[in-house]
Amino acid sequence: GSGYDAWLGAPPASGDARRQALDRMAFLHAPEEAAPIRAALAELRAAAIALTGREPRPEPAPEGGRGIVLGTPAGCPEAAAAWDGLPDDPAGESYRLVERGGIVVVAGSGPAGVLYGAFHLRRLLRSGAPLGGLDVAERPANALRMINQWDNADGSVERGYAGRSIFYRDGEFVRDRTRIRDYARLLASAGINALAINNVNVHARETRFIGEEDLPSVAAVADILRGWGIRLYLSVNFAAPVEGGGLDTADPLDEEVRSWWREAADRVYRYVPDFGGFLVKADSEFRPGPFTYGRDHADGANMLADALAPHGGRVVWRCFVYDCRQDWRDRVTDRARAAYDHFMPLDGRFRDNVFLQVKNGPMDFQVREPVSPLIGAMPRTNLLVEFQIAQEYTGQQRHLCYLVPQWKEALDFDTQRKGEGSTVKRIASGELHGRPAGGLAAVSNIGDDANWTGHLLAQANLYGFGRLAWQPELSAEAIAREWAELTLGDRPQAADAVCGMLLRSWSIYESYTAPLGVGWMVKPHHHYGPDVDGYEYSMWGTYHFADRDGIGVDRSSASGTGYAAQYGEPVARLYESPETTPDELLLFFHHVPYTHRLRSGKTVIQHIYDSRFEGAERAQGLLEDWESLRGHVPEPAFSETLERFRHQAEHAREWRDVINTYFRRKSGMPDERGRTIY
Ligand code: BDP
Repeated sequence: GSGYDAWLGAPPASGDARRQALDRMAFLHAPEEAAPIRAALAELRAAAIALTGREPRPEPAPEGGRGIVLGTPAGCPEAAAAWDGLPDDPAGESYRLVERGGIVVVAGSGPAGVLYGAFHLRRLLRSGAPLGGLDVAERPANALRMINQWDNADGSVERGYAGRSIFYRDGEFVRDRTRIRDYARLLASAGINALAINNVNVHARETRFIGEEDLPSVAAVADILRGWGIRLYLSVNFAAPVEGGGLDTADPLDEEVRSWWREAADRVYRYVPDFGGFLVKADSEFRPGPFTYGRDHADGANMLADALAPHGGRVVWRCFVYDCRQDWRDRVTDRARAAYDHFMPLDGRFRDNVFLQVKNGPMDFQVREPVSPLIGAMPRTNLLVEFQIAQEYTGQQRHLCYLVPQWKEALDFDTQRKGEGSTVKRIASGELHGRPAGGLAAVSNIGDDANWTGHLLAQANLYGFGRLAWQPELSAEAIAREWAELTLGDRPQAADAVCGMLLRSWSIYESYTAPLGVGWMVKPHHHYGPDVDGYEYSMWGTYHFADRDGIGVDRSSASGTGYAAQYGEPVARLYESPETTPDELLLFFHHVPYTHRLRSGKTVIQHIYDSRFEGAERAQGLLEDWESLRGHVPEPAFSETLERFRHQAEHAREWRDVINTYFRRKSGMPDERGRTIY
């Protein structure tokens, strides 16, 4: 009842699922020894025991009985037969599930594929879906499906809302790695295959992770992850050669610096032979980078790429680069422009093992942003699109905000960079521009809270990210349903209701916090709760420009920052004019009078009032929906979650009142429906 098992809780031993398992799981056979295959076998074995109460035999037995065989074409004849005719998959991650003559074969193109196939089969077994005639083949849409931990060695988690780190405590790696293993299992079951285990802001302590002293601990974590088909990545400090490294420069073109990094890479690979690579945040928010030496991001990334290349490693280089000390009076310096301005001119200069990691929007994980114009603008560069599962700006896992619909919208967005159908998902995967690889990355939302994510329902975001990274064609609803059924499965009423709540939650959160694309009306630093002018007169480049006449940021080319033009035609044209900009992004692109009529027919000021009133009411509705599930969700999960919904409903009213009062006073305009606004 704590939520620790998340979506991998033991299947209920009842009904169709039990009957089918009794009939089909007399034996479980896997002839190969690779760790992910042993893990796959253990998953199905545990499911069989939970469903049937008995232990399946390890081999087919003469007395008959139907069973399951797992393996790869290389070491398992049944898998080889099942794979016949399917395309090669050098990554070894694809799989086919097929039933033949009563035997279900889980055939993976490699060990990880077997594991993914086993998790798929586990979902089917759990739901009791009939396996007769089963034949499904899957292959991940994205080669890289990555999670970034923002964990610090001191045990804190940057933007963590679910307790402390499960990786570190008091400056050291944890000794008991049970939770790391359980986390890896959850990630693998959702399809994740890469994990950066430390914060992109690398402090002095973590700078030493690539040194002899810490590498045995790093290797121990990598060993666990490997068993689940996950590669370990480390965030590194660009100034490491200087900060404790014994050199007096970190200039990427300096020969000494280059060999310093080559040695560092060699050292890491001695401990972790399948090390994924380095993740780097450079020249951003006070982090060091190549600019210090008059070099650019390509110089910086390529230096690290050259150090890693002999080992097959990758550099993931973040594009979240902007000047965080800008002057708010200078409307020409638009933070939204920064990623594109910095990186677009460098297209074609990055090595093949460099991946640029671009946040989904141009600012910073607000509840609503347009898609970053950099996505699709660099056809000669590998890309990872970055999302934030951690709900920094979307309620910090105290409010419910199911983000899969937001990510879907971004992935489905048509950049039209190469004609119609140039969607973000096709660019991310590398397919559109014929890149060798690509994918999605996201900031994790877990910590050492008993249920991993603080809010039980925030688990759906972690699960959903993995599922989308595997297959972006899945719908937000299908993912919500899958998660709810797996997590609350033997309680169909709860799964139904929760699915509905998840699907409404993003729009609810947006409506009482920051509709029309305005963003940033949050308390500075910790980013929780309403603060009307908290960021308005600071240096971070995050403004709404509300005055007595109107609101919004003019990013048009005619009269504003020119950001809209970064999209290229025909998308740019759409955003250049307030008449064609979609309502939900109006204030992101345009400064308009409060009396401006939205495409919906409402004035902006009336929309500001209405959406806060409606949002607060709908948040109260979420609370009532959850209350109605008493008895259908186990304790303590039910009560803990109830507390969060209570807080959300109350906090939504605070949002409503603070924001509405501010605009009532700024604009001097009454609510046309006469509701009380102070
Ligand atoms: C912002 C966070 C900050 C991160 C930064 C990043 O507020 O803590 O370090 O993003 O992505 O959203 O690097």
